[in-house]
Amino acid sequence: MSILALLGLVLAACGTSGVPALTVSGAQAAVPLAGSSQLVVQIDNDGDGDDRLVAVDTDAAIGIELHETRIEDGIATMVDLDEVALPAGETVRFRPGGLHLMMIGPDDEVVLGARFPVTLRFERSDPITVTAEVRDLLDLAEDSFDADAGGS
Ligand SMILES: [Cu+2]
Repeated sequence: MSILALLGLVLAACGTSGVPALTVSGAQAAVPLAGSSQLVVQIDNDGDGDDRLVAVDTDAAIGIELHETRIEDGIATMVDLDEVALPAGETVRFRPGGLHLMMIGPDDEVVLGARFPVTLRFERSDPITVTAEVRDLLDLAEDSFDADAGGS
């Protein structure tokens, strides 16, 4: 048996027998900057099965990509991800400067204070549609860092 096949067996044994139970909250988009806008959400998987976020779409932009900002040698770069793991019993928090959703070509309605629907698609669970509110990028970043640092 090849190492890849063996690895597949090991991964498949983990969390695929249970059922994921996803909740999406806190959807917020930043005011567009240079033709794109960062979108953040929190996804809780309270089930006992793993899931994956595989796509996100909205009528309010040309498309939405899954991005992660990584810092290497002091330089921040955005990496395009194919999917985001949502392990059983864990919370995945998107935030500016970390894991985030990138709206490409947001339309004219994406302005401060506006709300628009976003649909998240998963490998196993049914799609979930939430309403995102448009906020100032700095407020958005500040809130998420406060939450990460426990308010300090
Ligand atoms: Cu990005």
